[in-house]
Parts: sequence; structure tokens; C-alpha cells
Amino acid sequence: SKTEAILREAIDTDGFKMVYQPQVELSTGRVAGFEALIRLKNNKLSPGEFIPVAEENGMIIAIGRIVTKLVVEQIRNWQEKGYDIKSVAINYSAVQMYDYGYKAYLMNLLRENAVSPSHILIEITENIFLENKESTINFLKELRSHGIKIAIDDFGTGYSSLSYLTFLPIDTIKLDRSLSMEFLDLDNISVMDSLIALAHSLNLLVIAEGIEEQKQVKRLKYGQCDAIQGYYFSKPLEVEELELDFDKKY
Ligand code: G
Ligand code: G
Ligand code: MN
Ligand code: NA
Repeated sequence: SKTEAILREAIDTDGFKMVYQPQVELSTGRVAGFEALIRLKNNKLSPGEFIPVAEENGMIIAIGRIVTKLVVEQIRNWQEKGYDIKSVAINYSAVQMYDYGYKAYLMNLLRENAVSPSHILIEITENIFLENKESTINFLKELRSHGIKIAIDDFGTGYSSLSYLTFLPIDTIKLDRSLSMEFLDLDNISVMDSLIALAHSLNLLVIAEGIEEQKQVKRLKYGQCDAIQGYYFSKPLEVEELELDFDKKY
């Protein structure tokens, strides 16, 4: 297909780049980290269009490695410039579980670039547990044993059962945008508060995604949410546009 041809060309010709969206810690107002999001340099397709195709045809495995390399090299570049980079989140598709060499690939990249694993947060979605739950849990445990952190992305949209939060090897949950909107608009905020409290009782951090309005920021701060990400603070930005002043308060 046309999409596949565009992706094939991008894979072969260094045709991808990453943009970075800041995450702001609510207790301090400071940037706590970034989520890395892929873009085609030629902008012919959006990731919403090409990621599902790449997952379907397996190209996500090559793309996942490209993303990982771009991010680790970017962190090295920032470190060389003296920026004290906190954490950078990488989206990891469930299909990448078939990339059996991924963990070794990631660990090698980190070593070669002298980047600490503690700077990397891997974002998974709940559907990763639908197949081979045990091997997925083992994979995540291994990553965590090296100091890499794990987040559940789009939390609240999948086949969630809250009980699994008690045994999954994860560090952070990212509340899906639909959840923030729903809860804040429907005056149903006590459910959001309870989710945050439950997560905290399990030593998990909570990031709310898709935050666009100040009233959401205020309410989430009151509800002890740890960090927020969304257009209210910043859209995903090109490296050249990023503010890397970690002392700045929002
Ligand atoms: O950045 P944007 O909102 O347009 O992303 C659209 C979708 O593509 C989101 O679901 C996002 O998680 C996904 N996406 C963006 N970048 C990556 C990436 O590097 N890897 C994977 N697997 N998915 C990504
Ligand atoms: O599926 P995932 O959570 O990885 O998707 C993240 C995407 O959500 C980002 O690529 C970004 O384009 C989009 N996004 C980030 N903040 C906002 C926001 O405040 N509103 C909306 N509508 N989309 C957002
Ligand atoms: Mn994400
Ligand atoms: Na999300």
C-alpha cells in the first residue's frame, strides 16, 4: 500500500524524527520529563495513521528500534550540553514483544551512549497483557531490574481491572485524556481521586494526560495527581523549540 511504501522509505532513509512533550510536576510546577513522539520528517502521514499500519505489518519492530536509538542519542546530546535530563518516555507497542532482541538492543545503546537507564520510561498499554501475560511480566521485570521505569499508557480505556495494579511490575500510570475530560466534566471527580489514592497506596506515580484547561490543573493538583501532560502547558515540540530550563516554574 501507499502507507507501507512511505514507511519503508522512511525506515531506509532516516526519515523519522521525534518531538517531545513536557510533563509538569504539580507539586513544584517544574518539568519532570518528556514523552517522545514519532513524526515523519516529510509529514506525509501522522502517527495516528501510520502506527496502526506498522503494527499490522510488523514494521513497528524496525520503527521501535529507530525510535529508541533517536531518543537515547538525544539524551546523550542533551547531557553533553549540560542539561540534567530527568526522564524521557518511549511508546512501546505490544507487537514489539516479538522483537526478542529489544532489551539487549536498548541496554547496548544506553551503554554506548553513557546514558543511565533511569532516564528511560517505557510506556506500554494494557493490551500488552492480553497475550503471553507471563512472558510480558518477566520482560518488564527484567527492564526494571536494570533501572528502566515502566508506565501504563492510556489508563482507563482498556480492559482494566484495578486488581492487576497490585501485581504488575510498573512505576507509573498515565490517566487517559478521555478519563480526565469525563471526570472533570461529569462532576465525577471522586472516582479520579480514588484512582490516584489507590495508585499512591501501591507506590505508583500518576500522570494525567490531555490536560487542556486550568480548571483541570487545579482540580488534579488538589487531588494529589503527581504530574500532568497536555496542551495546557505545551504541545509536543521539536528539539529546537524545547525549553530545557528545569528550574523554571510553570
Ligand atoms: O503524537 P500523536 O498524538 O499524534 O500520536 C498518535 C498515536 O501514535 C498515539 O497513540 C501515540 O501513542 C502513538 N505514537 C506516537 N509516537 C509513537 C512511537 O514512537 N511509538 C509507538 N509505538 N507509538 C507512538
Ligand atoms: O496514546 P498516547 O498517550 O501516547 O498519545 C499521546 C498523544 O496525545 C500525543 O502525541 C499528543 O499529540 C496527544 N496530546 C497530548 N496532549 C494533548 C492534549 O492536551 N489534547 C489532545 N487532544 N491531545 C493531546
Ligand atoms: Mn504515550
Ligand atoms: Na494516553
